[in-house]
Amino acid sequence: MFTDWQAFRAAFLNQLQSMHGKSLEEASPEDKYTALAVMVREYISNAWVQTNKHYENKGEKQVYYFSIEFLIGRLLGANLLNIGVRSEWEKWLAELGIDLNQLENEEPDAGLGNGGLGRLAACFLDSMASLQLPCHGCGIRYKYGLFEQKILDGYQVEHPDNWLKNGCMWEIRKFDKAVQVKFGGTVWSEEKNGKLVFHHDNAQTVLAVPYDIPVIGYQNSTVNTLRLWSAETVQEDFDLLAFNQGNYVKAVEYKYSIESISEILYPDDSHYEGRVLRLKQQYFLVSAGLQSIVRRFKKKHGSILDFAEKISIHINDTHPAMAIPELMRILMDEEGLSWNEAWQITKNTIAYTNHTILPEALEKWPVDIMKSLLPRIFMIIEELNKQFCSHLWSHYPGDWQRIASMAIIADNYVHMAHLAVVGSYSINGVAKIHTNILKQDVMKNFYHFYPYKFNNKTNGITHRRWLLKANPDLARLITNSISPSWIYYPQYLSTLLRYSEDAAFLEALDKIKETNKMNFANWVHNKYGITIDGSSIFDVHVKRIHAYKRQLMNALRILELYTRLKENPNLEMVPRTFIFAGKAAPGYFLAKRVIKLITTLAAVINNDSTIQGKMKVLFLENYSVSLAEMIFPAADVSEQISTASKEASGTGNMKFMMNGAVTIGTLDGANIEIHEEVGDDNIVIFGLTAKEVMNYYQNGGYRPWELVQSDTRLRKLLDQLVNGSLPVPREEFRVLYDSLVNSDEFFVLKDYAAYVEAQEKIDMLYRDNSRWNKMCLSNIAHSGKFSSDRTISEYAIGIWKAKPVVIGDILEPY
Ligand code: 8GP
Repeated sequence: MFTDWQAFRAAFLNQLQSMHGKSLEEASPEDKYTALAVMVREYISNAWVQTNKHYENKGEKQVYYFSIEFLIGRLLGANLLNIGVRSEWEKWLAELGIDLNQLENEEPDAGLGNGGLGRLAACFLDSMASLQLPCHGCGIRYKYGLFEQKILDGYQVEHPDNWLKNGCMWEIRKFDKAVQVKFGGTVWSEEKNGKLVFHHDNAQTVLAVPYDIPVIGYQNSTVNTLRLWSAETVQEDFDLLAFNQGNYVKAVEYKYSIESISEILYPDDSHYEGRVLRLKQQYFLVSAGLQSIVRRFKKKHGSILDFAEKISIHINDTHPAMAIPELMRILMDEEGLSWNEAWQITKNTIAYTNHTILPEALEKWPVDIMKSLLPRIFMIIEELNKQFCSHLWSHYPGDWQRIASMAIIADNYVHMAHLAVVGSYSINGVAKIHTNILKQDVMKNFYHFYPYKFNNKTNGITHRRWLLKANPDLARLITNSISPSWIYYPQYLSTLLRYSEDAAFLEALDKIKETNKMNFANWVHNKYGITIDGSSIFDVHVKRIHAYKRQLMNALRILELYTRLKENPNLEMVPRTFIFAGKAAPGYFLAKRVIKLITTLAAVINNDSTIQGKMKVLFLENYSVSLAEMIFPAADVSEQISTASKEASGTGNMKFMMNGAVTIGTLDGANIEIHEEVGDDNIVIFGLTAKEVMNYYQNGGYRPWELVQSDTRLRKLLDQLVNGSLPVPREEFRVLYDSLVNSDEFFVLKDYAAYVEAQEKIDMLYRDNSRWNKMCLSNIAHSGKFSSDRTISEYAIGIWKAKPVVIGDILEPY
């Protein structure tokens, strides 16, 4: 767009002036950020309109990815990168005395997700647009994203994340595209011309208003849409109530009760919560999303009977599973199709991804709640259940136990995963082992009944954000060595292997890591006043805090190492900096105590001068996408130590690998595939296998207290949690102690010895600098498989049957 700096400068100054009425000298960093964001928006606006037009006119199959979470993070930097102007604009801004990185930090970090599931959805959007696929996101515009975490006196404290307080620069409110969503009331039917017609009386009507965010493909003119829905009152309702009853306060309460639907993101990623508001959110999302899709479809296509040919709806876990009965409702009650016609279309339109096998995370809603909140939807689910069970009966006559285990409604609950499986044409897990566990264990009966529906799609991450943007020096080295092809074809990273024996290349790699570590150390110093040794091993454990992810195992080993170091200050070890970050669900007491344990260790260890700085422990506040972008490039060691079978895939493991960190991990989730790619020599694997873990579970677990009795070292270590040797009240960590000794549900003690041994191996490996660098190189070179471009191509070909659509070379402004 801008041929030179002069033109850029004029446009930027003009933007500052028209938006803020300020000159460059007067403008605040936030003013400059918003001005720049508007320039980006204008730059892509034409391409956005053209992309939509193209999709409408050409009639290609459209895919809609429904997700209750999209953890998109900041967009300015990623957008500039994908447009292809980032380095040029960065240079031009610098000439105006502006640091682009600093402007990027002005943007609120859109935390509309909890962790893996939400970030995956965001990576997928980037790949869909970059692969020129006509795929769009559909989610909720939460007013408050995931809480902001502060650490006070070593404890997690939650603060609201009011990310919209100064507005969002990327969204466009489309009031004319609003739809109505109905809750409660009563449903009755009457026969008209031989057809049942349903009426919904006394419902509470909510206005769903869409806000569209552009999703820009990597240098290709495709601009897809992420549509986020916001709940508002239907204007007339609000006014009427206030006017007729003269009760202003009541009317305001009513307004608030409606708006509360899109007020806040539920802050738990591993536990389902049976709150009515959550159910409302889920239905709000699917009803609004589907109504707008059907409306758009009808505008352009002839027959609704072709719907499944032209549309795929993907449901990200079971949260949007009510898309199944809602599509049935729309097709029957609004479009006049018969049950059978509607069912054919629905089950050929919807595809489902499962993201967890944790039983406490599998959603089931009490029948009475669903019945009163969503009467028509419940009727449809009931009918679906009846038909499905009778279908099962004809296949498995007399096998009541099997049928009860598969029913959609059982024990007065609606089982959302069952609904999702029955109502979709494809069900996938997110890593090979996870899909196998679904097939052989958790969904065994369903797999037996519908073997053709099940498939695997191993997760991926966008290499554009997580390498090209987050680690520019490494990206430059790669591009200079093997050409920029890897940006388009990430599997091409494997050609880096030709540098395995190239001392100069390995040295360059080493230097980049060193610089990233130094930058990170400086940031830590500025923010926390803690000095960390840039030449120590940066050993990083960042993710949600959860018992199955076993931050506790890492903390125990830190305590043991520290104790050994105290006993023997000359202990031979490479100095280590242990870095933790992650949020605990606000109601998850045990996880919060683990945070307190880590911060307590940090306080003790970081202030102990007798250990000569050989260890440091950091717990970084408020883990977020932006913080993650800083951490991954600086990591040496990636902690992926979940109890085998519990981590469906993991995606942090992929981000570390792509940035040249070496994994210490269990054979769980995608670690297994990372191991397959890099081989035994470039990863450190330890611990029980999934099979072993599951065998224990089936046979009632193991007896940790016996292990503790027989293992002096373990006993001594655990005693330190409760014997007053840590500077906290003696009972502070009793719950952690008890959970380990009494049940050890996640095999922390069982895997402990193997973990310590694996950590010692890391220590040995790191001492051989050239060997270590080769391991880093191998990890980077084999990370291409874990690009979400690969994952999304597999979804497009294998599930959606969607084809790329070339928009043409129109990425131009104005
Ligand atoms: C997560 C898995 O735990 C993680 O292994 C995986 O990488 C990620 O999904 C993306 O596939 N699962 C969830 O976040 C999850 O299941 N959340 C729902 C229970 C709320």
